[in-house]
Amino acid sequence: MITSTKLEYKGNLYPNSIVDFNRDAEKLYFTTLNGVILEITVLRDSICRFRYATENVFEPDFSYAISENASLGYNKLEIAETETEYLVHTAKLTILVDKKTLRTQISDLDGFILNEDELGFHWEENYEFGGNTVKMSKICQHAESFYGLGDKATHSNLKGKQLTNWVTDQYAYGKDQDPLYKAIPFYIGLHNEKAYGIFFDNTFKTGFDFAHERRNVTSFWADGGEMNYYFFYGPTFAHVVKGYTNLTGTPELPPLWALGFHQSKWSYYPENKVRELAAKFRKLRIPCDGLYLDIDYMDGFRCFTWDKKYFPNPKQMVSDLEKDGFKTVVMIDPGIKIDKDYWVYQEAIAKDYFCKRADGALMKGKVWPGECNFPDFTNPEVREWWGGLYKEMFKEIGVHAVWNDMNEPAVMDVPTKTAPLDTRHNFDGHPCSHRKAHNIYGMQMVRASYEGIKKYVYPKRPFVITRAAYAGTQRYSSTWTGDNVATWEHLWIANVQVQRMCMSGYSFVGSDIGGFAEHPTGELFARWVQLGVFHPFCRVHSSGDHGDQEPWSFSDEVTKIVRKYIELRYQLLPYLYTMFHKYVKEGTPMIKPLVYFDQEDPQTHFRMDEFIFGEQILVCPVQEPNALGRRMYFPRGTWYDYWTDEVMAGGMENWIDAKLEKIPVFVKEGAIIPKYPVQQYVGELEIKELVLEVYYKNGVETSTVYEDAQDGYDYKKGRFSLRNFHFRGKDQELIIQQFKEGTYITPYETFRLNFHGLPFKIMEVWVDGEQMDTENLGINDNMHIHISKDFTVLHLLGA
Ligand code: MIG
Repeated sequence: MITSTKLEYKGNLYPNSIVDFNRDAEKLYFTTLNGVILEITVLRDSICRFRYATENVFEPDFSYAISENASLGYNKLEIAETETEYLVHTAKLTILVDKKTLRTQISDLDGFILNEDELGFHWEENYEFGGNTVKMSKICQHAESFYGLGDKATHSNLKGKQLTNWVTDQYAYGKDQDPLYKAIPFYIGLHNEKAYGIFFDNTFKTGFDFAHERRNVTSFWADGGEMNYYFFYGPTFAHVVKGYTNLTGTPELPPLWALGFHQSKWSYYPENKVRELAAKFRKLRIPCDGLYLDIDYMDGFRCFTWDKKYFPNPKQMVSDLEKDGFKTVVMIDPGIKIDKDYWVYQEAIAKDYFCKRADGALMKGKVWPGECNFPDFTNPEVREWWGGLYKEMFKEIGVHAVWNDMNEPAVMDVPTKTAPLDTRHNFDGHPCSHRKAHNIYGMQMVRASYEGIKKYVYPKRPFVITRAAYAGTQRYSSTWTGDNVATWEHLWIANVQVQRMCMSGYSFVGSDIGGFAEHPTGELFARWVQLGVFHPFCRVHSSGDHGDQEPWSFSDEVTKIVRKYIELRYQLLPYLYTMFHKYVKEGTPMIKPLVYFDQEDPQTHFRMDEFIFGEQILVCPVQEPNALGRRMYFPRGTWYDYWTDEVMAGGMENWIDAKLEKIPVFVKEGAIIPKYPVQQYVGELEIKELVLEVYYKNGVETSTVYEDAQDGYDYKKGRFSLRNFHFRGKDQELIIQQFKEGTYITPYETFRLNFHGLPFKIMEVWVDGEQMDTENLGINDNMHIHISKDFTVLHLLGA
C-alpha cells in the first residue's frame, strides 16, 4: 500500500526507495522518498553506527552510554553504487544498502554475511505519547547463538528468548525472571565461528527477541526514541566485547582494598555490633577489607545523616576501624524524605532540584523514609550538588565508599514499582519524561556520587557501588546483582549473571554471597564463597532477618573452608589486580565464559557452569547439595588441577572430585600465576617476595603481572610495574624471560618460583647469563627456587 509518503503494512510503517545519498566525512546519509534517513557512521573499520530518522528529522544526538575516551578512526571508507544497491567498504566490512527498501546487509571481506536485515527498520507512530515505536528485524542465521544483555538470570545462550530492558527492583527474583536491575541493550551473535555485536543505544524500554516469535528472525525495538544501534565485528568474541567496552568505557583502577573480601548485612548497628564484627574477623584470622552500613545507620533513613543513638561518634568508629584495616562503606538512596527540617530536603526544594510531574507538581513516592521526593540526577547541576553532599561524610567523618541502592528508582506501594511515567527529567538539556529517563536514572545517580566522592577522597581512588545500571555505568561504579535468594538455583544464577555482565562490558560485579533473602545452609554458604572469591566484587550480604551470615555463623568446618577461600583470594590479589588492569586498558572481561575462550569449539556454545577467571584459570562451581564432585567440560588445551597438579586434557568432559572443601580449579599449562602472602587486609604486610606459580608446558605462553601503589594516581604518571613473562619450555630446559614496563619499584626484590609439572630434575640455573650456585637457591625437591634479584632471563637446565 504505497502512498506518496508512507509504506504501511500491518500497522507498521516502512522506508521506501532511496532518492538521495550524501556523504559528510565519516557519516553517510541515505534518504528515502517517504522521509526516512539512514545515517551510517563509520567509527572504526569494524564498528559502524546505524541511525534512522523518520519525517526527515533526526533527534539531537546525545548519549549517556558512549565514553569520551572511545577509540575512533578507520583506514578505509569507500562507497560504490550499483543499479540496486550502495556498497560501503571499510578495511574490515562491506555494508550493502538496498535502494528499494533501505535494508542493509553486513559482510566481511570474504563476502561472508555476518548480519542482515529481515524487514529491517520499521516503526509505528505512538499517538498517545508522540514519537515512534521503533523496530528492527534481522535474519537469524543458521545455528546462530546469542549472548550478553547484562544481568539476565537465564541460560547464557539467549537463543529462543524474548527479553525486556527496564530497570526494575526485583526482590527475590527467580530464574528466567525479567527484567531485573540493569538495562544493557548489547548482545553478541555467533554463527559459523564468527562473532559480531549489536548495541541498541536507546534508553526507553527496549525489547529483544532472539528467534523466539519467529524461528528465523531476531528483532529489537523500543517504546520511543530512535532506532540507533552500533554494529561490532569480531570475528572473535574478544574483539566484539572489547569494541563494545571501549565504546562505552571502562572504570579507572579501584583501590586494591576494593578487591578484598567485604562483609555486609542489613544492617550492622549499633556501633558496638560493628566493632564486634570487626574484632571477630581479626580474632578468627579471616581476611576482610570492607564493612558495610545499610540504611539503619541513618537518622530516620534520611540520607547524609547519622542516627546518633546508634552511632554517637561515627568519625571515631570509622577511624578505629581503619586502624584495624577496615574500610567503612555506607548506603545512600535516591529518595529524600519530605521533611521541612531536614537540610538536604531544604536545599533541594530551595534550588528546585527534585523531579516534577508533567503538570509541575513534585514527584512523590514512598520509600524507607516515608514520602520522598527524588532529585533529578539527569540535570548536571543536580549531579554537582549531589556530589557535594558527600563532603562531610568523606572529608570529615572519613567514610571510604558508598553503595547506591534503590536507584531504579524503586518506589513502594505502587504497581509499577517506580516513578510515574509522566515525571519530567532534564536529560542533560534534552527534556523528556520518565519513559526515556527511567533506565538511566540510577546510572546518573551513581555518576553524581562517583564524581563527588572522587574529589573528596583525592589523592586516593574512589569506590562506589550501584544496583541499577544502563550501558556505560561501568565507567563510574561497581555493581551487585540485587536481591537474590539463599537457594542452590541462585548460586547457578549468580554464576551466569556475573559471566553475562562481564560479557556486557561490566566486569566489576558480584552477587550477595550466600543469598540476600532467606538463610543458606552451611553447605550452600561454603559453596557460594568458593564461587564468590572468583568474582571481581566479593561481598557477603544478606537481609539479616533469617539468621546470621558471617563466615563463622555455620559450623567450624564451614568457617575453615570459608577462611581457606578468602585466603586464596588474598593470595591471588596480584592476579586479580592484573585482570582488572587488563579490563581497564583493553576492555577485556575479567571473567570469560567458555564460548569467549574458544568460540570455534561448538561444545562451548551452550556451556555456562565453567568459566575462565582472568586469562589462565578455569573454575567450575559445585552447584548442588551433597555433591562429592561433578562433571565438567575442559576447553581445548591442557590444564593442571590447582589442588593436585594432575594434568587434564581439554576438549572433553571429565568427572572431578570436589568434596565440600574443594571447588574445581585448573590452571592453563605454561601459565605463571603471581601470589602474595595471606594478609588480613590489603596493605597489612609489606610484600617481601613475589611468589610465581609456574605451570610447565612444552611450548610457549605469556603471563603478566601488574602492580602499583595499590591506591592513588601515581600509576597514571607511569609509576606502575608491568611484568611480562615469556615462558618457553622444552624437554630438559625452561626459559622465562621478563620484560618490564613502568617505573614503579615493587617493594620486594626476591622471587619464589614454584614449579608444577616440571618433567626434569633441575641441574643448572642461570640468571641473566650467570650460573647460580644451586646450593643457595633452595632447590627443594625440584619444586621451587628462590631468586634474589629482579631477573631478565631465567634459564633452567635439567636432566
Ligand atoms: O528495600 O537497604 O538490594 O542490598 O540491604 C530494600 C536495604 C532496600 C535493597 C538492597 C539490599 C539492601 C536493602 N535494600
